[in-house]
Amino acid sequence: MTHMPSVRSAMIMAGGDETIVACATAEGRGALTMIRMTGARAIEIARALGASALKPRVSTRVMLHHPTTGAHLDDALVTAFMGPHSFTGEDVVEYSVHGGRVVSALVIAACVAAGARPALPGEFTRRAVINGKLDLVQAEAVADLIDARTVAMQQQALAQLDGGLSRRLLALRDRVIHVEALLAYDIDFPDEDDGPIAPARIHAAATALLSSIDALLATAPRAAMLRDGALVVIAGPPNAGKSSLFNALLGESRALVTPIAGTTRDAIDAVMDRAPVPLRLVDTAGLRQTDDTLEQLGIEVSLRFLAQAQVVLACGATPDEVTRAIDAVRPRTGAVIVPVHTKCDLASGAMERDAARDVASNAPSNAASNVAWCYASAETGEGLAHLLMVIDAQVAPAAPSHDGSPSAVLSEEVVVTRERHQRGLREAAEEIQQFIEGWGSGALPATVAAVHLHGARDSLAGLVGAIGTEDVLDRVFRDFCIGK
Ligand SMILES: Nc1nc2c(ncn2[C@@H]2O[C@H](COP(=O)(O)OP(=O)(O)OP(=O)(O)O)[C@@H](O)[C@H]2O)c(=O)[nH]1
Ligand SMILES: [Mg+2]
Repeated sequence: MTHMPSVRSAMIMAGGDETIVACATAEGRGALTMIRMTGARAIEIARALGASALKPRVSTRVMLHHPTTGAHLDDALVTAFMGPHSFTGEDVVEYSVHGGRVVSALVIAACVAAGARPALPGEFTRRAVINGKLDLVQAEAVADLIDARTVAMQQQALAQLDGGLSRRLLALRDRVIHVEALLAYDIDFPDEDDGPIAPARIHAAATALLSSIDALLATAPRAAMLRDGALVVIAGPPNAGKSSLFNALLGESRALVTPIAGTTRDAIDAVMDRAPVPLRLVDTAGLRQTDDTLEQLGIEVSLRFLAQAQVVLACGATPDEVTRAIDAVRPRTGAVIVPVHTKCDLASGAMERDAARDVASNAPSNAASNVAWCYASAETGEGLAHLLMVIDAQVAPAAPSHDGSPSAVLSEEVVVTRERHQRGLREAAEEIQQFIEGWGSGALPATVAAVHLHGARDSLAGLVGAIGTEDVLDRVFRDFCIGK
């Protein structure tokens, strides 16, 4: 990883050479708390607290004391990591102290008394970036890993931390450089009949590059689905048992359930950690004509969710109600509609089910989605596992992987996970597009067209942080928590 002198000097001017300290673990009651300190004076400050004989990467038991009052703070384990062989690239000291608020607050205060200052959000990772231990895309992966709510997100973040996306972006940048080099021949030998490089070759290289960038951009919706979950909207008439189904699928009582029609007013959502794709379940207000303003607002929210859904569970407590639910949602969504006969414990056995199946097979209205009816009871749990499998199948990525498992497609694939990545890739794509149009048509001389290639190269390099600036760093680390 390259060192970035411009960023580094800017950091020093911003007081970045100070030694900083913060809790790395969440606050509150717990067995242990980890306090981390990084910076040029870390070892000296640890010594002032009593950790005088630290060996690199070896935990040492130390009775910590306050540097000026001498008050005992904790019986702790202290480990030093000497720069550059540390997470931040600087000297790092980690204190494993007893949990709870008091001990950690006292140890941090003692470090501050000895010359450290409390860290700002994301400041540790920021230093790792500045010192070339991580690139920007990997730093974002650290945040994503910590924020992961599902295994799919964790896998995605881990692959990004391992440099998967960074390597892809740098490979694209190298291809821009290659096109620039081809063009440079053209600029250097303008009088040659054909030039040493056939223009068609430059054109082909630029076009292929553009489609590679587009292919990477095309992964964004899937990445968003991995991060936020596929949107599964539970819809149907009031009292159909939607909130009960929502709770039963989640396995916890999240939504209010009453026998009163029109109970749910606002949409409630929750993420279920499912493979291959997490599901974001949304319980909505029952669809009907109403004069109640609040309920009407709830119905409008339902309609908004229907428009964005990937899967809609069209719920009804009778076959007739299911059919009407399907008819009600179809004009409002492009999603796959899964008909769900709710409260199936109440259905009068096989007869009503057969009737429902007949309705289903005679229901050309649902032929497009071609999903068989599901039966579910929130009361007995019947049909819930099957319903989840049906939903999983609907949101699974289409392309099967070499071993046939859809999850492998997602975890091995390099995807763009953030708006920042999309913006940078779009900028690069636009520059290359302008190069192709301007230079290919002869409207722009090669020297001018080359400026677009340069712009594309900067956009790609800026994503990884190869040309980092303070405000880009500020934006990336703004949402980090303290101690990260
Ligand atoms: N026997 C039985 N009763 C159910 C089942 N699911 C829901 N109910 C009952 O049906 C009534 C309505 O359930 P809700 O889950 O609140 O229905 P909803 O579709 O969310 O209703 P709104 O929010 O008003 O649109 C409640 O009295 C539930 O106890 C079920 O699977 N079996
Ligand atoms: Mg409800």
